Amino acid sequence: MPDDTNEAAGEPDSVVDAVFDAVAATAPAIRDALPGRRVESDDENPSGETVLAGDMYADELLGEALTAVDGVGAYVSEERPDATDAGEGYSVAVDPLDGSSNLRSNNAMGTVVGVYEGSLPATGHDLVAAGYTLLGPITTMVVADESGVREEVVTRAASGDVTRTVVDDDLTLPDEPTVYGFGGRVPDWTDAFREYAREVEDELKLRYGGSMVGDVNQVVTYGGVFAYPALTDAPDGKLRLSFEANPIAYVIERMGGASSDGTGSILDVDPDGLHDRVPLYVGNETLIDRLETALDE
Ligand code: AHM
Ligand code: MG
Repeated sequence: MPDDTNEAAGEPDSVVDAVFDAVAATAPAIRDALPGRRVESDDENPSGETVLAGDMYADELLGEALTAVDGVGAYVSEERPDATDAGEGYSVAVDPLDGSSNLRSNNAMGTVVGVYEGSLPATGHDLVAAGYTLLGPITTMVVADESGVREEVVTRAASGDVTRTVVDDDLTLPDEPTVYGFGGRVPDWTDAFREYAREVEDELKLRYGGSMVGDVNQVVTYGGVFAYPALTDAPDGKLRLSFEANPIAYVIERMGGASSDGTGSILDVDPDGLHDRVPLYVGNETLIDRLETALDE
């Protein structure tokens, strides 16, 4: 634990705040860079996926900004095979540009952030805070820590100064679920998940845009369920535990919702490697309970 945190005194953690300051400060610069970076790079990420120039640029900017924060000991990115050492302190895991395939079609995307105590890989119980930015029509940032979940609007003045304005200081999941979004191709879903999905389709409205941050933010706003499920040819699904699933599970659980890998909370999953994948189901508790029952039958 870095010395300059105030967590022991029950005060907001100053390192966590500095981390989200850095993430917020980077968001307008990432947005600026997108128009010229819709093309594929020649690289693959450690998960074997083709990387867009936008992914690489976002990773560079976030890497620079976060390793410069006092109290951050490691920068760990979906786009880098190993952690980048930054001294003593928290490990900050990021998916620099989640939903980057939405860049060509000009739809929502953002950055996912998990602040872990100690080194990675670790379980989600080592998270001290997590959140995401959403580059939609406006730039927002959702930040969760021990004290709760907040939504902020991120703006940049002509001077270049970036401001975080809290617009909701106590985000909780709406009691009445309204929307659902499920990833992967229907023919690749398991029979048990397909059956669950048919029930959910009768009850809720489909909202799926192909970026986890955008689709999860629909659930955060309206209540419901988001999943990137286990697929018949990919039993661990697509999303990565350290960079995507854990931070999102942490946010949803802090809002009073639930997360699952199909059998229990995402935060309980013990990874072998930094880039492990996991099926992700998050949303209102009743819907996640029903999902676990459906997958167990
Ligand atoms: P990315 O981080 O490379 O963009 O991949 C993750 C994205 C998620 O945002 C989204 O939920 C999922 O992949 C969509 O996958 P697909 O394109 O297979 O539907
Ligand atoms: Mg992603």
